[in-house]
Amino acid sequence: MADVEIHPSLLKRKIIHFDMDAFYASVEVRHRPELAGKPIVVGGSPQSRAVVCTASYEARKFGVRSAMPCSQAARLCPEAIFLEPDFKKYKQASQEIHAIFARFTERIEPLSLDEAYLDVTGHVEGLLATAIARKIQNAIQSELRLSGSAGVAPNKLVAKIASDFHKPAGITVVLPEQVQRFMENLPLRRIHGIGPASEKRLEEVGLRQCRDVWAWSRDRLDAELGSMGAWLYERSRGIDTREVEAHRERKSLGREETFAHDKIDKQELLLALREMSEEVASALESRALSGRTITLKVKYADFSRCTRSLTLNGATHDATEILKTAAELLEDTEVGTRKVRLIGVSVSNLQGKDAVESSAVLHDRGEVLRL
Ligand code: TTP
Ligand code: MG
Repeated sequence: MADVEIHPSLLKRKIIHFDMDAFYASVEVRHRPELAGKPIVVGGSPQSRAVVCTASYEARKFGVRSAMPCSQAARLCPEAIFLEPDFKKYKQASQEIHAIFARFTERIEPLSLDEAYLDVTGHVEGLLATAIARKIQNAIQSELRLSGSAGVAPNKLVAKIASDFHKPAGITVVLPEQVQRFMENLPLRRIHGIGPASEKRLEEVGLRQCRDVWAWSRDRLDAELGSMGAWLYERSRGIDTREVEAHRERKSLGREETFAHDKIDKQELLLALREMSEEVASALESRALSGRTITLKVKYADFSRCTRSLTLNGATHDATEILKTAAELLEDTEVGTRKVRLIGVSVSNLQGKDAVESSAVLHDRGEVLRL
């Protein structure tokens, strides 16, 4: 293929995506240095129904992965050391990491406790983005005794994919003129925003890698994929014009619970929902937020899941109203006839004076406060 022009958006920004390596496990090792070099699994006891939050790279060699039941992890790696997660520690470490980011730019957009986008386009001392990434990595290693990896690229899309390329402790740089080659053979699943469901849908129409999309016209993509078509046209070519947003709007606030034993009794589920509704209401109230859409999430024993939502006429942060709506939504599920493994309630469509907050403090997968 002849050399293709560089898309103008690729010449505008310098973005670093920084992602910590085996984050929860590394923080645990920092607190207990005798664990260094050992296979560590953070999640819970293999005798419980806990799932793996993360595993050290030593444990990953045995095939242990995030989201797998801890019992399975123990079968794969019998000598692994299992630890309960301790979110306070991870939040603390996250703040320390952010303090290091902030030495180089104010434009930091956290994605979760352990990863963030940094816009370093206009660095005051004119340091190259790659040099900044290296300095951050070194500071995190020497001052915090933690390890992280970076992707350096002209936009968020490419930087995020790149940070994963040479993990752990790697830095991957993709220059504007390299973006096209970098994307060409990537599976579409690597694009942030394409999950397992979208991947399946795309495979069904014959799209697996980025270059498969290049062969399709915009019209064909629109016709086959609807609103996703235009988005995929750009993303597959490594184009992404989104800004790094230092403050993002919180989109929803919720609680969910995985039961130690599957529940089939509706009254028991309502009781759990009551407790969660109260927690959600007080969390909303303490942040001066209220929301119009109530969503109920149910995961059945076979891991299949359903969500049901209802949008109210006015916003609420009232526990009784949240519970009443969740209970109505429960009627539209198979609860009562099928065993339930997890139930959750969340409020979205938020409004209020604090609707815009730094996501660093709020986002925490472990406690299911969701953005
Ligand atoms: P990740 O960055 O996805 O994973 P990681 O930092 O443990 O490992 P990697 O070196 O591959 O980046 O997630 C960050 C933390 O989020 C992770 O340490 C634990 C938590 N987490 C969960 O609780 N559940 C999950 O399913 C995943 C993927 C992560
Ligand atoms: Mg990580």
